[in-house]
This record gives sequence, C-alpha cells and structure tokens, in this order.
Amino acid sequence: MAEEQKFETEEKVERKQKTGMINAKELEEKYLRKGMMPHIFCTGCGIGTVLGLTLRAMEEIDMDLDNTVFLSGIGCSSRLPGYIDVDSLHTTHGRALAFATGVKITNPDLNVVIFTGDGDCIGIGGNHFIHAARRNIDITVIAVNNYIYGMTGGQVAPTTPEGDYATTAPHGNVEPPFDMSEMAMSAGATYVARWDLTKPVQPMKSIKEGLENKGMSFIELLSPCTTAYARQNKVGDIQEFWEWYDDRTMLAEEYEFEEEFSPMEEWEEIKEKMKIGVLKHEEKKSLGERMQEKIEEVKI
Ligand SMILES: Cc1ncc(C[n+]2csc(CCOP(=O)(O)OP(=O)(O)O)c2C)c(N)n1
Ligand code: SF4
Ligand SMILES: [Mg+2]
Repeated sequence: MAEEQKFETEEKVERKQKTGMINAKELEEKYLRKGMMPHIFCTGCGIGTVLGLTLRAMEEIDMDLDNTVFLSGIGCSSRLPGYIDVDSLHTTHGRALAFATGVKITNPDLNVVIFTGDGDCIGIGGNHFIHAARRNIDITVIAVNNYIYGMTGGQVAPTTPEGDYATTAPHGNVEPPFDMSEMAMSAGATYVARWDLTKPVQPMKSIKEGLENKGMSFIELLSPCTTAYARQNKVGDIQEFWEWYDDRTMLAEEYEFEEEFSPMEEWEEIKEKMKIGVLKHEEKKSLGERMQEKIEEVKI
C-alpha cells in the first residue's frame, strides 16, 4: 500500500475510534452503488437525509452487508434501496412487507430492511403492515412520512393532516389523518419510534436500535416534501418546514406530562400534536422464533 494511502486509512481508523463517525465521502464510497448519481430527489427533500441516517446507523453496528437485503414498494422514498450497494428488491406499490415476509421466513439469518412511504405503507399497503406488526416478524421498517403522495404529484395520503391542501383536496383535506406509529404499536410491533428530521442524532439512534431489535421495528421519520407538499401548502423554505414540525410535534414525555397537568383549554390544542420519541420498546418472541419452536416441537 502506498505510504499516503496507508496514512489516510490510519487517520480514518483513528477518527472513527475517537468520534465514532466516518465522513459523508467515506459513507458514499463504502455503501452506495456506483453510477447512481445524480440522484432523483428534489432540492431540500428529506429522503436523502433518511438515507444518510440509515447508513450511519449501519456503520455504527458494523452491519454485515453480505447478509442484508433492502426492500421497498413504489414512491420517491421507495427509490432508496436502489442507491445502496447491497442486495435489494424494488417491488410493487404497497407490497414490500409481503415480499419481506417471504424473504425473512425463507432466509431467517438475513437482516431485512424496508424503506416505505406513508402512501405505500399505510395506504395501499395497510393490510400487509398490520399483519407484519401482528406477527412481530423480525424486520426493520423505515417509513418516510411526508404527509402526501410525493411521486405522483401530491395527492391526499392517509397521513395528510385535516385542512391541508393536495391535488385531490384543492379546498383542504376533510379526512382525519392516520397515525402510523400508533397503528404499529397497537398491532404488535415491538420497537416503534417517530422523529422529525430536524433532530440530528435521535433518528439515527432509533434506526440503530430498530436494526438491533429482534422483532418488528417501525421507525417513522417526518420528512419534508419540498415540491408536492410544500407548493400546495405554501411552505416557503426549509426553515418554514422546521417551524412546521416544531408547531405540530412534541416529545412523548412532554406530551404525557401536559396530558396530565395542563388545563383543559390548553390541552385541547396540545392533543392534536404528534408524539415524537421512542414510543415503544419491548421484548416479545418474533414470528421466526415461534416458528423455530414449532419445528422443534413437531420433529420426530
Ligand atoms: C397499484 C398501484 N397503484 C398506484 C400507483 C401509483 N403510485 C406510485 S407512487 C404512489 C404514491 C407514493 O406515495 P408514498 O408512498 O407516500 O411515497 P412518496 O412518493 O411520498 O415518498 C402511487 C399512488 C402504482 N404505482 N401502483
Ligand atoms: S416530490 Fe417530494 S418526496 Fe418526491 S423527491 Fe420531490 S421533494 Fe422528495
Ligand atoms: Mg409520501
């Protein structure tokens, strides 16, 4: 190895030991497929941030890339597996969890990770989502909630807040929105976290915990769609998006405190906010473990 190169490698190792971080260029070299740039995402879109956070989480746990598969359905967010240099399946709209179930059951040792959008996950894919959570299958679902169907130009999604605008709701959405994380928790997922992307470290930590959890992990990331959502809802720039998240979210512990102690009139306003944080983390047998036990039981 040339002296310069050797130095660079030692320097990288030392930096990683000190800070636990590798820089963006090193992440790109190690994890991204060559020839995929420029990417398809609009300026300011949060999906690239989701990718960066996922790669950092993978790096932190030294994920075995030869033993990992990424899956997705259809949507802007569902394009992500195409960028990562590991085996991947880009499936049909809403069906990534059905494919993932098959992959995990037939190859229990694989790390199975899904990128999905709010429309993909809880709209067309809602039924698969409920049953993957109910089974507590050992997969990690990273859901990009941008409150809209981004790829197809901005139609109402099941998560679109009431009153917000979309191409299919030009006078404001009249439907009550769906809470994906609440659904994941009540259906049986064992790790559930929700963060907006203004938080620099917490979402990465949750992706890491999700990857390590033995069971269904659901990480919902509130992500700006700077084109389809922002234009119709007059969110001018990324700064306004950050204020938007500040207005509409609250840390789970604070929310629970307010629920108990704030006067009724104040609570009426607060209760509409979305709780963010690690919302659930419990140990429960995964589908694979229960299947393995059954195999042992019926063995002659
Ligand atoms: C069966 C089927 N129905 C509809 C579509 C059209 N379609 C493609 S992406 C999409 C919505 C994606 O929204 P979301 O999952 O929120 O992803 P985003 O683009 O917002 O990241 C729709 C309706 C399709 N490809 N297949
Ligand atoms: S349409 Fe929205 S979600 Fe899709 S790439 Fe552009 S900003 Fe991102
Ligand atoms: Mg969406």
